[in-house]
Amino acid sequence: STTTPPPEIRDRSADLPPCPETPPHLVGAQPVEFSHHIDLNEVKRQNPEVRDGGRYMPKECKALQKVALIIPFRKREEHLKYWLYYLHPNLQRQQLDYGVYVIEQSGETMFNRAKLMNIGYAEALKEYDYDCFIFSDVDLIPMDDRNIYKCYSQPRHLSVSIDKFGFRLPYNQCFGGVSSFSKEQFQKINGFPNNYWGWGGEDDDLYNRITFRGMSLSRPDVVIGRYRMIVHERDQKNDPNPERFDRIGRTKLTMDSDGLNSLTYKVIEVQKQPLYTKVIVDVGSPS
Ligand code: UDH
Repeated sequence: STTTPPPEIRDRSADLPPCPETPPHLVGAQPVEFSHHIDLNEVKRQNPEVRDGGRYMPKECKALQKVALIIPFRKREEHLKYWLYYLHPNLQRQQLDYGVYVIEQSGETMFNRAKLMNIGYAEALKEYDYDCFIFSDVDLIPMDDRNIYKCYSQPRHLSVSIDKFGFRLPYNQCFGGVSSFSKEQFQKINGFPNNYWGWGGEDDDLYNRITFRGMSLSRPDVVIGRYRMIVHERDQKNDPNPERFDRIGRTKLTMDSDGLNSLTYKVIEVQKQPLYTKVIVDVGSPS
């Protein structure tokens, strides 16, 4: 089966004690800056236990969760380097059994962040029986490793305190940036909507889905939940979506038919890079 790990990994983790609830080697707040050049060969050398495709599992204990990290992507190579440089050490200290999936939208059609998230969920599950999914923009770097990239009893909004917004939530229902869902939670809301093309609204739709399914948000506090965002201009083909206000108003009517159960796409290529798995996809175009 494609969801069982290869034998050498299975054997290694089988008899280990479970990892502790609080990982013992966390460092807490740490400096994050984006001025130095990142060489991915160097990052690979600094993280020798990360295997091809960006896979890792602790060798001292059995991880409590199997976490797939999903990053929506197009033409942000520099940002991705910083993400890998900062996140791999964090995730290892957090003692997670994890894999990093960069989902790249091919072509020049309008960007569709939400659909890329759904595709990442589906593609990651083809490889391993992940039970937790972290959806992260490529330009958000946590400043504190106590902000653990795992799943909680409710869907979680992790990027609550971003420098760009003065380390505050821009609005109370805000759910953009970095979030986590258990497999069960994500299935309960039918995943992300597939029909938000261009910038904005899809995160609010997701918030609606959570509340309509009787769940609530969990969040870290504003100190542990600090992030730096890599400053950038608006990308090509990701203009604000003029339909977004209409669509957010109709989540209740659309969520059962638009999401994981209506997802269609074509995989163009899966690349096993040393620090991540890149899945290049054709997401189609607005219908
Ligand atoms: N993304 C890409 N490529 C694109 C567009 C988006 O990789 O061309 C991904 C990336 O992971 C990014 C995420 O989608 O972090 C969210 O897109 P975004 O960064 O455009 O959204 P954000 O709200 O920025 O961060 C809005 C534009 C800010 C313009 C500021 C001008 N001063």
